[in-house]
Amino acid sequence: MSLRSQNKVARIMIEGFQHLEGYLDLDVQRRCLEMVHGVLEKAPLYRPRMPRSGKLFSILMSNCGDLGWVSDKDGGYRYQSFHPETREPWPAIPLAFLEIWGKVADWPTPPEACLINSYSEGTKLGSHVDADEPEKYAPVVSVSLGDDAVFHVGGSNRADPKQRLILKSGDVVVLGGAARRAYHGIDQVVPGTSDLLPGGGRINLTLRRVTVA
Ligand code: MD3
Ligand code: FE
Repeated sequence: MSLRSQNKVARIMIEGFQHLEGYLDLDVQRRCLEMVHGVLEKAPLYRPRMPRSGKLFSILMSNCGDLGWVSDKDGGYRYQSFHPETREPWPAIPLAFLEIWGKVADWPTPPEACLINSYSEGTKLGSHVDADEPEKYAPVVSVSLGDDAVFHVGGSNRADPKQRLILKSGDVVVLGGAARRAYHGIDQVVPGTSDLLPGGGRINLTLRRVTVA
């Protein structure tokens, strides 16, 4: 039984949190996925490591844009202009993604970074706050493609109560205001819930401003 059909999922009420359910139709989702594959040909997915411990993430990542978010044992979390393994500059952000930002972000400048998170069955993203961007006020825009994900969001302290919701393929989430500083993560990806990705799994794009304009 899904969280939604159990009716345990109330609408998330956090200032600045906007869940645009089914925002992208199937055609646009397919087009976005093609763009992702184009980016990944030039900037392959890699598995980042946690700062200090060097423990591997369970999800795979890549980026497009002037800056990309990376993490490794010694350098920690940061933005840089090139792929950590190929050392090549990140590919440009595809127009289709810039258009989504233009429609939903309500921000005067385009995103500088697009992080691509790739989830296979059994992977997750632990609770964290996105705090590596000098630009603290621009929203983050998230695009979900592929299998359903169980997403949680809490408050600005790790111990704050968490609310859960399902992110589906084609959903767009806009994180502005207080929501931008909230703890959040992906608990699990639900296998067999979407046909979009040939092998199953989920891809999430996050579009961000990094530098203060
Ligand atoms: C809430 N990604 O890349 S997207 C991340 O599905 C990240 O891959 C998740 O958390 C994913 O940092 C969640 C939705 C999202 C993105 C940024 C947020 C939710 C957020 C920033 C603040 C609060
Ligand atoms: Fe995050």
